[in-house]
Amino acid sequence: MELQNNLHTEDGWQIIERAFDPEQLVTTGSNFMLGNGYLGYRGTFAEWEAEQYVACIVTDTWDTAADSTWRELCNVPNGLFTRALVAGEPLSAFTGETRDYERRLDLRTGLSTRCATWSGAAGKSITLKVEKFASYDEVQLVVMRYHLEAHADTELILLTGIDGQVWSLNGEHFRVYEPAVEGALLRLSTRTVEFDTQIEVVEGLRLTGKAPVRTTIRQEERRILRELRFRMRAGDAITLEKVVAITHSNQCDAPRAEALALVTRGVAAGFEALYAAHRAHWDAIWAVSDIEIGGNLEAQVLARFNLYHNIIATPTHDKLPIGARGLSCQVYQGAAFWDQEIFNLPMFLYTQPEVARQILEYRHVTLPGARKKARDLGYYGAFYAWTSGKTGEELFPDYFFTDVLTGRPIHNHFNSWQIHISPDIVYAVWQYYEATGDWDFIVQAGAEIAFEVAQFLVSHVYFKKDKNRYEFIRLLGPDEYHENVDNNAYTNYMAHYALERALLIFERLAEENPAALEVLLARLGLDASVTAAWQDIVELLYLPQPDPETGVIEQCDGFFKLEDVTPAELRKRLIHPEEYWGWPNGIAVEAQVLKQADVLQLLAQIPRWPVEILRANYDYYEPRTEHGSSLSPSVHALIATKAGLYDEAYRYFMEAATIDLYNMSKKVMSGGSFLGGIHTAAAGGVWIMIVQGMAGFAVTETGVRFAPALPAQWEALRFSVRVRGHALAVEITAEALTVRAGEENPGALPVTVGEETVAVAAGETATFRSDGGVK
Ligand code: IFM
Repeated sequence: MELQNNLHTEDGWQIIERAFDPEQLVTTGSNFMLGNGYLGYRGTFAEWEAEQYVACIVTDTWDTAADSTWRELCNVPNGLFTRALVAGEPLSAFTGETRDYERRLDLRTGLSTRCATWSGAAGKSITLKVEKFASYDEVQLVVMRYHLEAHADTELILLTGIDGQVWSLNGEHFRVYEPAVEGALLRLSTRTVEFDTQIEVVEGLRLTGKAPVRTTIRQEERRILRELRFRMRAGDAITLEKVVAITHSNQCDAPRAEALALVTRGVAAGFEALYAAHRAHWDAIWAVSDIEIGGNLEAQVLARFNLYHNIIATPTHDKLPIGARGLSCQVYQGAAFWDQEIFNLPMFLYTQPEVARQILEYRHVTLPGARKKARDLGYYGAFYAWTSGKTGEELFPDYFFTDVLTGRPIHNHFNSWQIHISPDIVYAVWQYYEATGDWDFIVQAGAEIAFEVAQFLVSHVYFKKDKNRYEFIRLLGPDEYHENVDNNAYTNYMAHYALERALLIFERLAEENPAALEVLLARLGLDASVTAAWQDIVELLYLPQPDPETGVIEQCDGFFKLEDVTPAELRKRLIHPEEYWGWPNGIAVEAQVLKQADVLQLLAQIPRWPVEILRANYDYYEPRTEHGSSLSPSVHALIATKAGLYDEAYRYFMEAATIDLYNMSKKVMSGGSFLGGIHTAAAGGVWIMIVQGMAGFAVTETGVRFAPALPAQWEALRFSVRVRGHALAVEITAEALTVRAGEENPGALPVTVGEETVAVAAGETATFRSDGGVK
C-alpha cells in the first residue's frame, strides 16, 4: 500500500521507501532508526559520515564538550562504517545510477534492510543488500550483514571498520581516540571530556564468498578501517557480517574486556543466530503491546510505527530516563521531560507494568537532584528537573532560544517556573499504583516521591490573605508561550492532586506500614505534623472553575483579557519565520494563542468533567492553539473523542501519528535551535489516543471500563491491557466489544461498558454491545 511521503507498507508491519530523497536526511535518519533503549542507531547508510547525520547515541553517557555548556548524550564512533569502491568509484546514493532501490524497516523485528543496484561512471554494476539490527538480546550490540554481488568484472575495495568522525550537536565530546587492532577485532576507545567516561567500540567481522586478494589495516586519528581488495568476476558475491559492541564505564567495570568478549561471541554465533535471539525479544514485546487495526492499513502502520519508537526510546536495562527525542539524536540532551510520565508512560503502565515501575524508580533515584534544584531556587522538598538526565540535576539551560532578529539569547524560564513537572510525577506514581495495585512500590519509592513533592509545593504556594485561599504564582504551564503567569489551572489542579495523594499515602502507611513511615519521615527530617499543611492547602487551594455561563476554564489569571486573535492571523505578524513566539517579546505573549494543549491537558488528566465542559473547552481552546509542540495534537484527539467530536478526533489522530513519518514535524529549527529527531511524546500519545480515547479504556476502583468510539475509518481494533495482574485481550468492532480474560488471571475482574458490568473470570470472554449493554 502506498503511504504519504514516498512511503509504502505491505501488511502494516513495514515502512518501505522506494525512492531516496536526499532532502530528508534528518527525517529519514530518525524514522528508520534502530534502537533498544540502550542505544539508538540512526537510519543512515553504511558509507555515510557526519554530514549525513550518522549517529549512534548511547544512553548514560552524559557529558559536556569543552567548548559548550550543553550536557548531552554522546554520539559514539560508528562501528558499522563500510564503504565500497567499485572500479575506484565510491558507491553512493548521491552519485552514479541506482536501480531497484528499496529501504525498509520491519517494525515487527527491528530489522532494517537496504537493497539497490548501483553503477558508477565506469558502468560496472553491483547489487547491494544491507541488513542491520540493534540487538534486544545483548543491548550493547549492533549487527549488520552487508552483501554485494558484482554484475561485471571489476576491482572492488571495501573500507570497513570504525569511524570516529561522527555528527555531534554541541561540540566534541571525546578528548582521546585510541584506535587498535585486537587479534581479529578492531577497537576504537575514547574518553569523554567532562567525566572521563571510557567508551569502547569494538568491531568483528566474518567474511564469506569471494576471498579478498589483499587485506590491510588503515589507522587514522579517529578511524580504524580494514581495506579489503577483491578482483570480482561477474556473478561473484561477498557477505560481510559485522558485529559491533559499544560499552562504557558508566554501565560496566571493564568496558573494553566486555566489548571484546561480546564481539568474539557474536562473531562466532553469526548474524542468523544473533538475529533469532533478538527477534524473540520483539515477539515478546509485541505479544503484549501491539495494537491491531482492522480495515485501515495506513492507520495500522502508523500505530505500529509510533509504538515502535516509544519502545526503542525506553531503557529497560537500567533506571534511566526516556529522552524527549529518545535516542534518535542529541536534541534535548537525551533527557526526560514531563513527556516521560504523561505521554510515554501510559503504554507501559497498562502493557508492561514492570517497565513502568522502572521508569518511576528512575524518578526515585533522582530525588537528590530534585532536592538540590529545590534548594538552589530557595524552596525545599523535590523540585524535579525540567530536563533530567542521569542524576536528576537540572540540565535545561536558562537560555534556550535565541532572538533571531537581534541574535541575543532569550532567558526562558522552563526550568524554574514550569513547576508542574513535580506533581506530574506524583500523578504518574498514583496511576501506576491504580494500574497495578503495587503497594510495595509506594512503600519503597512512591511515598518518598509524593512527600518530597508535597513539601516542595508547600514551599512554593502563596496564601492570599484577602481571598483566604492558596495560589500558585509565577508559573509556566504546559502552554510555553505564556511565562510568568499566576494560577495556571493545569498546575493548580495537578498540585492539588499530588497533595491529596500524599495525604492518602501517608494515612495508609500510618495504618498498614507504621514502621516504614517512621523510618521515611526520620530520613526526610519530617514528623507527623507535616500533613497539616498539605491538608490546609488541599482545602484552600484555588482551583479555577468552569465559567457558569460558558463552561470554559480560564487557563491562568487574566488569560481572557489578552488579545483574541487566531494563530493564523498572529503568524502574519512574524518578521522572521524562525522567530520564537513566546516570552518575553514573541507575538503570542499578549494574545490568547497557545503553543499546546493546556486546559485540555488538564481535562485529559483529571477526568471528572461532564461532556458539556469538555466540549465547551475544546471549542474555545482548539481554534486558539498553534500546536507549536508535538505534544498537542494527541491531547486534542483524546478530548475530541471524549466530547463526541469524532471527525475532529480523527483529524488530530492523523496529525499526531504522522508528525515524524510524514515529516509533518514542527520546524527542525526553532528560535535558532536544532530540534529534529523523533518526537517520542507524540509516539506515546498514539497509544493514549487509541486505547484511552477510541476504546475509552480506564481503570476503575474495582476493575476497568471501556467507552468505545471506533472511528468510522476502521473496521476493528484489537489490543491487550494488564490491570492489577489481569491480562485482557480486547476487540472492538462497530457492533461489539469483546473482552477475553487471560487463563492465568487471578480471579474475575469487573468490566464495565456503558451501564453494564460483567465480572470476567480467568479464561472467559464477555461480549458487550459497543454502545453499552451485554450481547
Ligand atoms: O516537554 C515539552 C514541552 O511541553 C514543549 N516543548 C518540548 C518539550 C519536550 O518535548
